[in-house]
Amino acid sequence: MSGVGAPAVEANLDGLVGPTHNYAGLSPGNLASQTHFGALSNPRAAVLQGLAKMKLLADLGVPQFVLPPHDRPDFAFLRSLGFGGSDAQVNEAAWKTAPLLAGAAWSASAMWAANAATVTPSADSADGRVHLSAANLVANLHRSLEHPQTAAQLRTIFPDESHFAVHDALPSQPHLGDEGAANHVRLCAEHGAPGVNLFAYGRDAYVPWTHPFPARQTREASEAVARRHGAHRPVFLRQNPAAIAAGAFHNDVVCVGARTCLFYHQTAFEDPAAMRDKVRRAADGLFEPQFVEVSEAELPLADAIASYLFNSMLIEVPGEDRLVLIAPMDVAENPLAHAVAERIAASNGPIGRVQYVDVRESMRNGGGPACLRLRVVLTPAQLTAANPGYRLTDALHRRLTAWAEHHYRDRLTPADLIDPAMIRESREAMNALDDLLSRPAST
Ligand code: SUG
Repeated sequence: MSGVGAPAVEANLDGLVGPTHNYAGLSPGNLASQTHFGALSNPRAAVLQGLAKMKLLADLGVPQFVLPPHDRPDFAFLRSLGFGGSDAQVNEAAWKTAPLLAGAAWSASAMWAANAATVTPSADSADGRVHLSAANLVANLHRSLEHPQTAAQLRTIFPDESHFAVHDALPSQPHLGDEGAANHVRLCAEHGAPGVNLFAYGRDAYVPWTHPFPARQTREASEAVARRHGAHRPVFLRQNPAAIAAGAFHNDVVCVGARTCLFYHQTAFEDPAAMRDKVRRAADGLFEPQFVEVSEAELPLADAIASYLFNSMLIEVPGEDRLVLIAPMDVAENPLAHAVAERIAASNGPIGRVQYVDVRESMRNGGGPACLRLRVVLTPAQLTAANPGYRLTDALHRRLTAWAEHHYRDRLTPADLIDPAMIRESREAMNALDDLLSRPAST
């Protein structure tokens, strides 16, 4: 266990993009997923883009871990739906009779690690351990398959129960829909100091939701996660239904925060003035929150969502006195979003500079730089206790790059997934990855 206020760092766990990355149109309310349905994906480019982002962060001095892809297709899921015979027969029958179910079984959606879990650092938890709750992701069938493997992986990466408590997902029921850290922001004076935990939710479980796009997170789920973690200073905030209706299916599409800074679009929260007031009150005596709000007049919500400006990573870089915004390339290509990014970096505010990364393959499914990572604040002792085999070193980066170049296709459509060769390729890639991760990364 760690003492409150011990020096701590914010590590990132990034989802390694799986070999079956494709555009299956599985997420209603996620405009990019819907727009790119059936498009040609490039799994090899996708995984290399993700690895390049991880390497960038590691090179900036931020501890970086890798969260492996899940086994796909999920044959246990398909067999439970009554498809039988050999694996090839199961797969073919599923594609022929129920392509949306087949698409769910093949999805590489575990890459979006921000949805893997919600994390409460030891400085904020009741028992002084790091708490991680796998997210049930019940709002989407393909994503609801993830949490058992996710919880198992988190236990492998954070094995020591004197430091870490990994919780299974909340019961998989719509009343308790939980999307993980994509709807959670922690503000603090410094990572190891006590923080304020913002939990954003879309709807109340017992109030009928009549809007066309789903509100994935319930207030009841957010409260349950905060309760089971013993999270100090929780602040529950409702997402603006208008933002969800415009395509902000997670709060992290319109808001990101780090240290004392909350960077968000004017329309992100139902009541922004009440939000600021609640956060100030929760932070009272700890730190002065800095609100960087972008107005609808300066950046219309549609541009915020198309560019994913707020789905940037906001990080503290060792040796730099202001925060760095790691933004998707798409921001640089959207004149309005780009102007906001430049203005903010040029101001005297908490964000000192912007750096762009190319994660286009993920972006086409609605996953920006922030979606691809799960933040875990760790004290030095906790960092030492984390499984070193999953830490991205130069050697592991090199080996994963060679592995991806060998095993991944550079062209894939959902229609290709009926091919039994894909079953074999996916399995071979995963077996080779298991081998690679079980050997020391220094070799
Ligand atoms: O849950 N897309 C993911 C994107 C998740 C983004 N994560 C965060 N905002 N933190 C989702 O909607 C699309 C899959 C497809 O259509 O093939 C998808 O699952």
